[in-house]
Amino acid sequence: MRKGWPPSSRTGHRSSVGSRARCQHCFHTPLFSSFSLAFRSIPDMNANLFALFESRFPADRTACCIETHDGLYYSWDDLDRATAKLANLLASLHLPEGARVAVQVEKSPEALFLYLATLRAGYVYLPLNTAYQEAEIDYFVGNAEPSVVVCSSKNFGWVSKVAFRHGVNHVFTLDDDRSGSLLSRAAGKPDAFETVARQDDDLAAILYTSGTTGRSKGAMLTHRNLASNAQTLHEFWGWRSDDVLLHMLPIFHVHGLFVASHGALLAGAKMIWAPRLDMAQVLKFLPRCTVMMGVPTYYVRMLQEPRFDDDTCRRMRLFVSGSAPLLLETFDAFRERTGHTILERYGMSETVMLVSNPYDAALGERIGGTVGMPLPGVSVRVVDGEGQPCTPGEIGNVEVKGPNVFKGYWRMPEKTREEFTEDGWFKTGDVGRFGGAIASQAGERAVPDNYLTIVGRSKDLIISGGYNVYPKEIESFIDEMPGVAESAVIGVPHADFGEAVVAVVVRKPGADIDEAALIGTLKGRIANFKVPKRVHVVDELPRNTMGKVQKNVLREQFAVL
Ligand code: MLC
Ligand code: AMP
Repeated sequence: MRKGWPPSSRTGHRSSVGSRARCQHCFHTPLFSSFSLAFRSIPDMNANLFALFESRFPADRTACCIETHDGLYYSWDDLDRATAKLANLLASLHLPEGARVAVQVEKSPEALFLYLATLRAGYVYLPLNTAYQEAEIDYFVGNAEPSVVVCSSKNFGWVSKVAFRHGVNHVFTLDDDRSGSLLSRAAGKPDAFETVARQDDDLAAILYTSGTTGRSKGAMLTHRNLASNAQTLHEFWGWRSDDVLLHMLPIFHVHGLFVASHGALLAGAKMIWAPRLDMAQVLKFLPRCTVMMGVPTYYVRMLQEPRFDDDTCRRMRLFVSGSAPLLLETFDAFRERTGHTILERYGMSETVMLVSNPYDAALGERIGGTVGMPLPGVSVRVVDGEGQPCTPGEIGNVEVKGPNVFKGYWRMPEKTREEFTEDGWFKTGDVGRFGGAIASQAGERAVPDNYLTIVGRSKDLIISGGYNVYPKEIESFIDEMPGVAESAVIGVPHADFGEAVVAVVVRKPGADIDEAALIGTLKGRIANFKVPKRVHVVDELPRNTMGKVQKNVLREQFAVL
């Protein structure tokens, strides 16, 4: 078996949640008895999330922690030593307190170690989608002012220019074949490191989420946010040390970086690590796995593979879906094909996970079309336009509170204030209801009052293949193009991605707009998943009496791609 970097070795319950309860205005699931003990802040205990992971490493550190799709094995010792070397490298740079480490690299175990080393050294991790191009990276680096930027060698030319322009002193490269200046520099560093002490409220990561105004906002997540959520999910989803997670998600968003990786790390469980969703690898590795997580597109594609069946899933105990709505037809077809009921959950970059269908059947069934019940310790309420609580079955705005809710938007106090109510609830921008009924082919079924269903969004947001696209951002790029008078960007149903981005463009008098040329120009400027799949040219946009563009009319008119 080949060695990883810098490997020293090769290796070849159910939860105890109480009954549901309802407070006056919101639903919450009571804390686990064990969780509440573990979670209460213990004075003098290092609140650094890495310290929590360290405390859960398996006794046998030669056991396999990560097996890669191409046959590398990394033990827990390897993880410890690699993160120590990288943390020593970061420490040797004498970065200021709270320094940000911005990272745009392909997925690899080393990229995960860099995240963990950043935590370990007490700094703040800032992951960036690999699809982002120069204009996008320029904004993030300018806004976050990181002290360190790590990028792929192929992008070093332009990323380093952007970084140096913004005064970043340290730019390293890291590639997915264990090469790059980051690892060369870290290789000579000691392989032991005492995890830096952090407080609960210290920042661990900043995750940029696009904004309805077109400007991305950095959601500041603390060690407490991440640790509390990881511990809650550990209990709620019944993680076990003998679990094997098939990890195929990207590691620059909440789903792949936190929900999936933290789950395995906290359980001391092994991960089988693949760079992306690939059906050949699902067929090869899933039979050895017990847990898998994906956005709905993953399940749609698995069902399209005729060789994927119950035998492929023979060791599986849990399939989790999230980041976008899972269609009831996918939920039903998956159960029919495999005998497994996908567990759908709901979360956000600002809050990590909020609501989940139960793992433990004693708590209830997993109901397709719903996202389940608030996680223990998380409070969720649905309110009307005046902020008054909705009754079960009534649709309203979803608001949340809990130890998982972020600290605010990076250097945007105004925006932060706007997104919280006066009594401290975070406004998710999602629209939903507790209880009510779900319509399926088999007819209507009643939903228990503590189950949440997301029915839409009050924010103008498209979720395509699990990635968020804010129309405003795309419109501002299109509006700058020659010949364009104005534009409206909408999401339309898409069999693979759930929603697809479509642009409706009004041309200036006498101008000619070519769909392919417009798409081609956008491809050179913004992340590929944000680029409209179609561009429709119209004479004018439909508006209501207030002059607001009626996107619902456009969504109907251009529903078919
Ligand atoms: C790729 N493409 C997409 C796309 N991904 N288009 C729209 N939406 C997407 N999500 C386009 C590319 O631009 C390219 O177009 C073509 O599809 C093929 O690209 P690819 O890279 O080969 O695609 P593929 O590998 O098939 O990726 C699709 C995918 C991927 C669904 C597997 O997008 C993915 O892994 N999504 C997961 C996103 C995720 O992790 N979300 C979690 C966010 S956290 P062209 O024209 O260039 O050929 C969050 C909070 C929470 O939301 O609750 O979890
Ligand atoms: P992000 O900003 O990338 O973290 O995306 C968060 C958004 O994804 C939420 O506000 C929801 O709109 C959406 N989302 C996440 N999980 C689900 C789900 N299971 N069903 C519907 N929408 C979801």
